Amino acid sequence: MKPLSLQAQPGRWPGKVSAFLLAGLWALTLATGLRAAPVLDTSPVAARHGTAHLPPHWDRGAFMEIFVRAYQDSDGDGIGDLRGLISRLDYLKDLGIRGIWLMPITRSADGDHGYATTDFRDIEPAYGTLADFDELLRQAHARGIGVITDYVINHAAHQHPAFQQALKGPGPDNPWRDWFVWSQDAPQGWDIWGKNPWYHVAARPWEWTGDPKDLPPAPPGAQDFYFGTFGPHMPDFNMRKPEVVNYHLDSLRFWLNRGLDGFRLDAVPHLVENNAKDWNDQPESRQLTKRFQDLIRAYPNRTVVCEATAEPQAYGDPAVCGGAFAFGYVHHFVKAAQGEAASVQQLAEYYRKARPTMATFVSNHDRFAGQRLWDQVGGDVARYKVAAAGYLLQPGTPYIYYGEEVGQAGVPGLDGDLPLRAPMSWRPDAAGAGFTSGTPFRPVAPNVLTHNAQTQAQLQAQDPRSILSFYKAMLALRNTRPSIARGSFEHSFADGLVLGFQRRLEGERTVVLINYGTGLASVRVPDLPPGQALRSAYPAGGALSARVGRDGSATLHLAPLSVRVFDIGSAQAQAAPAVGRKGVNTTKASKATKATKAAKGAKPKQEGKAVKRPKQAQSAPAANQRTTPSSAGKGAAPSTAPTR
Ligand SMILES: [Ca+2]
Ligand SMILES: [Ca+2]
Repeated sequence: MKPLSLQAQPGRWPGKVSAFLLAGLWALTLATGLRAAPVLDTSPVAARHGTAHLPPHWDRGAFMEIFVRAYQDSDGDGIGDLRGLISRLDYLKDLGIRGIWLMPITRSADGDHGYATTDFRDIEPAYGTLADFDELLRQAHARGIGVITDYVINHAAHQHPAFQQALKGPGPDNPWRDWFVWSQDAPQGWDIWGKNPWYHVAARPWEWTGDPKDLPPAPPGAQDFYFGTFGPHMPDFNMRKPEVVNYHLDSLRFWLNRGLDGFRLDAVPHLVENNAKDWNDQPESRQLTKRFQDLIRAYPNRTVVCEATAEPQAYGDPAVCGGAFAFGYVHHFVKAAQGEAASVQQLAEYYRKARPTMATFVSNHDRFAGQRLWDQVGGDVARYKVAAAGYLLQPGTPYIYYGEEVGQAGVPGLDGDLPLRAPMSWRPDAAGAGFTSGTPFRPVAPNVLTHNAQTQAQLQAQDPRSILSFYKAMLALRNTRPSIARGSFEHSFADGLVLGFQRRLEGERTVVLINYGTGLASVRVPDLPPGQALRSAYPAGGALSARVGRDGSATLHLAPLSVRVFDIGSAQAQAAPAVGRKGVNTTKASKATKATKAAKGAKPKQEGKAVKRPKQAQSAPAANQRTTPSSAGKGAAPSTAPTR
């Protein structure tokens, strides 16, 4: 339904007539009990599918997850905005990013993360305008970068006009009441992540600033409760009501019609609840998710990824969402880098069965997914790199969390998820980090002077301190080797702390070896084509590293905490070490020496010249360790939600 909007149209009538008509209309409005107030624009939005903006398979390249509020401020108010983001698109392109996921940019009430939506069809004013959004799409597409945004279906902000209307109570005159989920009596037996998700209206629980778990229970006999999976500030929509579903379908089309390249659908397993026991991942939620997916994929070359923490692989199925973040798996990338052999084994096994449309990451905006990678590995750059290599070279779409590519640390002393959501470290500037010329809305990262985009870019690619160069190299592999972006996952193995796997697409075949151990490793790589050459793709240079023996194996040596990537091809016969079961032939021939050094994982300063890894790359600077947060941020978001 579309609410009647009574707006004067000056200019169409002479002034006195216009005033007279307005007075009459106002009286009519009062007489009909203000039912005509434009609560919400629920106009249907027809699909305009248009044409593709991006090359095929763009969404198998790496994405950057971006918190617009924290990325780049363009006007000095200390808050990031779309214009600022546009100014950083060249940086993202240069890095090798193919897509960006923007945390919610719709108008919201929380003043921070944006998941408390107040208007599903407008831009958050602090971030800019719809015109800025259109310009962002135009500029991103011109650089071959796709843009997806969060879309929150399950709930709205309590300030959302539909919920404010719903609060006025049930009755035939209130069409908004059942847009949300109500119970007259207090429902019993509910427990969602340790809290009762039913909120007593008379207690005005949306004003509660503490943990929702600590809300006083409703008095006996209390009446009138609403439902909020993620707390009293974000009431759940009634997704059984066709008008509500249609409203969201139309709102998705609103953005897709403008050229948006897809969505990250928030919290979809929570769309529909059945009872106190059956509230998570119900069949109705999966069916609805499929409807949303179908709508999005009806547009050419669009993508969708879902947040489904309990059963991610079920949502990665094309019959549900078609893509999902690989919760329950991705922590193994870091645990392997911390030296846990069981996690290396998991890294070898997951993609034998999981779909390649899963999405991977090593940290995101939620603390339940882990602290920033810098803090997870205690600032150990060598461990940082092997953790990243795992997810950047495996199947799935990798989602890099902004600042991760420069080694940005979390901000100690902030509450909840806030340490993860600080301004992007652009320059060695302790005041504004290059993020703003004004006062940043949140303190900058504690390691901004060393780990920022400018300083990292100045480090030579061969410098073991350079995290940015490493990410660029990994993304270059992904962008130039289709087998890495979207090839098969074959012949994977874990040998102690060494992970090996092959990727293949059509005629291209790649071997990836990662040594998560702190010692030199010799590893026999099986299942290779006998007699073929292994040429180094990383470190770059194409040096002949080994030749596969007659038994279809090659033995290679890996430096501590190192990554090697090889192209398998039928190289022209040349002076190369014959490699078999016994390992690398240490011939003195110069090419063979180069190859052997390369095979040992030494970082060549120039082709074939090894440099030693400085000690600092192996040990964590204690000053960069994150401390336990103690003070509660005043603007802190409700902390119970796993996704907020
Ligand atoms: Ca701004
Ligand atoms: Ca729900």
